[in-house]
Amino acid sequence: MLWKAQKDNLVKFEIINLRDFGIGPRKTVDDTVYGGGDGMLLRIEPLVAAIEHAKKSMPDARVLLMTPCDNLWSQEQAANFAQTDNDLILVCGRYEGFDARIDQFIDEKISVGQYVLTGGELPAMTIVDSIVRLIPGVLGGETSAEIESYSDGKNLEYPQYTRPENFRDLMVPELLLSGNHAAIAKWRQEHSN
Ligand code: 4G1
Repeated sequence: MLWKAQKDNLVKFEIINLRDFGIGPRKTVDDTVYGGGDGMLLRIEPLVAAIEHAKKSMPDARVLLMTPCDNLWSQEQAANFAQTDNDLILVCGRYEGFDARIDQFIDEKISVGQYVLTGGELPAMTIVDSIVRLIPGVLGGETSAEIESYSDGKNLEYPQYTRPENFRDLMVPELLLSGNHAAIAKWRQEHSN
């Protein structure tokens, strides 16, 4: 869907490789932690050079840093970003994370959850996907009302079924085949979590 949205000129993606902004002949982007400790951090100079490069073509872009933090991504935030036509720069980490001075060069930190990952790319993809699907025209089949009904992300989930009616003696609840819309609404309410 993201690929098609770009083809339809509804959104434009650009990938920037931090390595292109690395230091010295080895294009170094990482270094050890001052004060000791395991692992490597991304150095500040390549990060800021990459952000400033991205800003040349979109000076008003908001810079979002993908990092484990207490600002958990939500449907509400996705809807807010989908409504503005702001450009976004999503900064993804590797290793153990970023030199803390990155804070002075970003607008917001975002996390998709509390677990350890090898990089920020999948969180960035998650955020992009959740925003882009809300841009009018991206989801061809669904009406805006149908998208709206999911838009607060806290809609009740009830069990749903499609054909066949009988799969290995696992039956679709009879009531759902009845066409009694009031009864079906009541059933869905009762079976929501
Ligand atoms: C300490 C999870 C470190 C991870 C504590 C959700 C995780 C970016 C995210 C880590 C990352 C916890 C995210 C950890 C993420 C730099 C490269 C940081 C990968 C990195 C709970 C590794 N949402 N994690 N550190 O995973 O980028 O956005």
